[in-house]
Amino acid sequence: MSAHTDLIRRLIPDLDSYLGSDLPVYSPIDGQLLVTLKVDSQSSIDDKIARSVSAFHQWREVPAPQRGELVRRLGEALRTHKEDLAKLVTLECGKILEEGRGEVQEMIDICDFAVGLSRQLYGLTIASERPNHVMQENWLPLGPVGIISAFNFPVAVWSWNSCLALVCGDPCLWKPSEKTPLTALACQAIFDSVAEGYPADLSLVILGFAEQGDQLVSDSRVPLISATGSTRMGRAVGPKVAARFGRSLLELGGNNAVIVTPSADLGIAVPSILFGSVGTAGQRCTSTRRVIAHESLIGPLYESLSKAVSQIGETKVGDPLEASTLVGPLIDQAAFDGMQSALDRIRPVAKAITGGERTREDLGTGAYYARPAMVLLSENSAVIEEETFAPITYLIPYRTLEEALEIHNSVPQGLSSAIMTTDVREAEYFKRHSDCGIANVNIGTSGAEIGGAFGGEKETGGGRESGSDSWKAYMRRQTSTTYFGRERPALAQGITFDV
Ligand code: UN1
Repeated sequence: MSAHTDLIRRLIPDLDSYLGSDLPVYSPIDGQLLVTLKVDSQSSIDDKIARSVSAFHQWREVPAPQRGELVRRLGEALRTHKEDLAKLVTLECGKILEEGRGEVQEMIDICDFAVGLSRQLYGLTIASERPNHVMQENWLPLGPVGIISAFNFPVAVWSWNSCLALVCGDPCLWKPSEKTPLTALACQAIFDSVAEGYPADLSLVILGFAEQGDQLVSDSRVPLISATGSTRMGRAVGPKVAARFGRSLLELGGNNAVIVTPSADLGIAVPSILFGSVGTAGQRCTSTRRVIAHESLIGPLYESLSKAVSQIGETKVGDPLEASTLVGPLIDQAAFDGMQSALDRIRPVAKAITGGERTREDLGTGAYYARPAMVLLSENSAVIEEETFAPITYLIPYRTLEEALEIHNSVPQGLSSAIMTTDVREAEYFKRHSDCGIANVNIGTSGAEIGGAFGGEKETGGGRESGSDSWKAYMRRQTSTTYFGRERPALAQGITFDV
């Protein structure tokens, strides 16, 4: 057990029941082992799915506003535990504490959103073509929802899914990333603390690796799998769920770009690009990977961005629990190696590169801190089509806005995008032509609010979660026509059928 035992035990009072020898959990801050857990066996997963189905049979009968009351309580408990949970997020995934707090705030926000939603699961009344008929569209609970989440937003993404699922009448089965199981157990404990008096097993955690996730994905008792992670993971999950006619909600890789036009206010553009590029050590699916800048300003823009990242690399990379740190560690060695190999691939065609080196080895030999990298290119390159989950930003020049959008849309992913401009024509052209699920104007690519639908197109997977009408993914749609006349009802399409 480590120096953080008190925090971990405070958040996970029943920690001992999870200890084992299968799943070592390391902190990326210093590479030290935090605990070793046991993973769920095949029969335990089978049992949890069965329990989730029984929970569903009870939960779907509870009126939605009463389901919302449980989520309201969860939001209250999260407020109480915000600081501790934020610390555990930082300890386990390495994001700076300020962002850990932001992540827990995102959970609180989605709780509030879901509570309101629990009174607004509106269906439609549709005009019938026949006399004395009423046609309605009803939204009904779907069943257990399988949630697969990634290490980089270890708790917020669960809450986006579970809070909506719960008010929609669905219990949840959560398979967190094997890199961040402690934050999942902490959320489970917080959930359990408010769930007394409600049906058992509304939220269950499944610990394990891809194999355990696979069992959840392949089980036809789970009608919806909501999976967040790499495109590679989505390619494995999507077809398996489709093969059993399940529904999947995929939130996969991004390759997000900011277009900077000659009319841009650089006082707004530069900090937005920096937050998107180096924030969360470049480990958000919304991180800014590419800056597509007009040829007239790309030189000076590269100068100011590379100067800023050098300064950050020099003084602001380090222990994410310290208030002055802006960039914490990468999640593990594989992430650092991935960053180096991306830089090696781009080096032969790059005009200039700043940063990218390993730093802060004093914090632990098993911890991987990197200086954020800026790469100046003279033209677009196929090398950058792949998402690298690390702080590397590529600058690419463009001549016309049409060309900028062509470069922008040339990658296989389609999550988030942004334009920096003070010209309304450029802004509107961009919004119409960006092929992403998110298109911002004078706002960076990362840091979306929960109120909008979150997700993207192409290899990002097409799913939408969190705000707007994303709740519809967690319910089944039913069209219902009722006849209330006394004569024989007319047939649709004017068909006569005399019997
Ligand atoms: C993710 O990286 O998986 O928009 C989610 C953002 C955050 C969510 C990121 N609100 O950057």
